[in-house]
Amino acid sequence: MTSPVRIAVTGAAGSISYSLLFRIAGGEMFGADTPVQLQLIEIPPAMDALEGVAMEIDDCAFPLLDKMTLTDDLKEGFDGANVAVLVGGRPRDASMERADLIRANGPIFTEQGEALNEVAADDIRVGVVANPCNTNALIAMNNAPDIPDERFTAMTRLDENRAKSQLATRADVSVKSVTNMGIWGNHSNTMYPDFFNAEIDGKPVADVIDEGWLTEQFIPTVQGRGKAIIEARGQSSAASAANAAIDHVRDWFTETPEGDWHAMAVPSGGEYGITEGLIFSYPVRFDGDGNWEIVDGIELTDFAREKIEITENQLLEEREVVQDLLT
Ligand code: NAX
Repeated sequence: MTSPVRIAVTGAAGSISYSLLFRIAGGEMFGADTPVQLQLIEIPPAMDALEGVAMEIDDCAFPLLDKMTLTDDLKEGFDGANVAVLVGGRPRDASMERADLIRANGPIFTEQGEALNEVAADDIRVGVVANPCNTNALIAMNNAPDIPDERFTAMTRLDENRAKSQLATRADVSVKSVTNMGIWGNHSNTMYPDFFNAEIDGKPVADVIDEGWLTEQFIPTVQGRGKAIIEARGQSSAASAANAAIDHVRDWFTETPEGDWHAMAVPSGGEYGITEGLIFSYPVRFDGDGNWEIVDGIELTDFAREKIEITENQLLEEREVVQDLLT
C-alpha cells in the first residue's frame, strides 16, 4: 500500500459529486492499491445534505477510504490536498446570460485559487468541472501565484467521451476502436471535436464514416449533447460528468498509450497560434508521472482552423468579462 492521496472536492453535496465520491472512495481514480482521503467542501446551506452523503459513504465501508472530512471552510478543505476537483459553483438560472453566469462564478474561483495557493500540497493538481470551467480555471490559476500554471486544468473529457461514443455507434464498432479524439477550445457549444485526426481501428475516421455526417451531424451533436441531456432528463449530465472527472484525473497520472491522446483544457503557451495564457482544450498526452504535454504536429484543415478561431474568440470574450479578477 502507498500513502493516501488527499482529494478535495467542492460542490460535494451536488448531483455530480453524488456519482463521483463513491467511485473515488472505491479506488477508481487512483487504483486498488492507493488509499484515499476525501476532503469534502460545500457552502453552509448544503452542509446538512453533505452530512447525508457522508453517511452513505460511511455505509459503503470502502476499504481504501482512509479518512473523510466535511467542511465549509476552504482552507480546511484544501489543506494538504494533492488533487482538487472543483465541481461546486453557481448554476445558471433562467434570467442569466452566459456573461452573468461567468460573473457569478468568478469570485468563487478567486477565493478557491487563493486558498489552494496557501494550503494545498506542493504537488497539487486541479481539475475544474464547474462551468464555465475553462474561465473558472483561468481565474483560480491567476489567483494562485505559487502553484505552477500547468497544474490548473478544466474538464473536456466528457466531450471526448461523447464524441468517441457517437463515432463508435455510427461506425458500428466498439468504443475502444476510437482513438485520437481531440477536443479543441472551450467546454461550451463552440468546442471543436476534431474528427479529421481521430481514428477508428487505426484508420482516419473520414475513411470509415462519410464526411457529410461528420460535419453536419457529428459536430453539432457533440456540441449540443449537454443541452440534449437536460431536455431529455430534466437535469444536467451528472453520472457521465462524474465518470469523465474520474477519467480526467486518472489519466493525468497514467502514461498515454503510444500514438493516442486525450482532451484536456490546459494553459496555452501559444501552441497552434492560440492566445497564450487561455485555458484551452487541446489534444494532450501524459507521461504517467502527473505531467501533460500538448501534442504537436497535428494537421489542421482550414475548416478546423475556422472552428478553432470561433471557440478561441469565445474564450477571449469570457476572459474580458473577468479581467478584473485576473491578477
Ligand atoms: P449541483 O447544483 O447539483 O451541485 C453543485 C453544488 O455546488 C451544490 O451542492 C452547491 O451547494 C455547491 N456549491 C455552490 N457554490 C459553492 C462554493 N462556492 N463552494 C463549494 N460548493 C459550492 O450541480 P452539478 O450538477 O453537480 O454540476 C456542478 C457543475 O458542473 C455545474 O457548474 C455544471 O455546469 C458543471 N458541469 C460541467 C461539465 C463539464 O463537462 N465540465 C458537465 C456537467 C456539468 O454541466
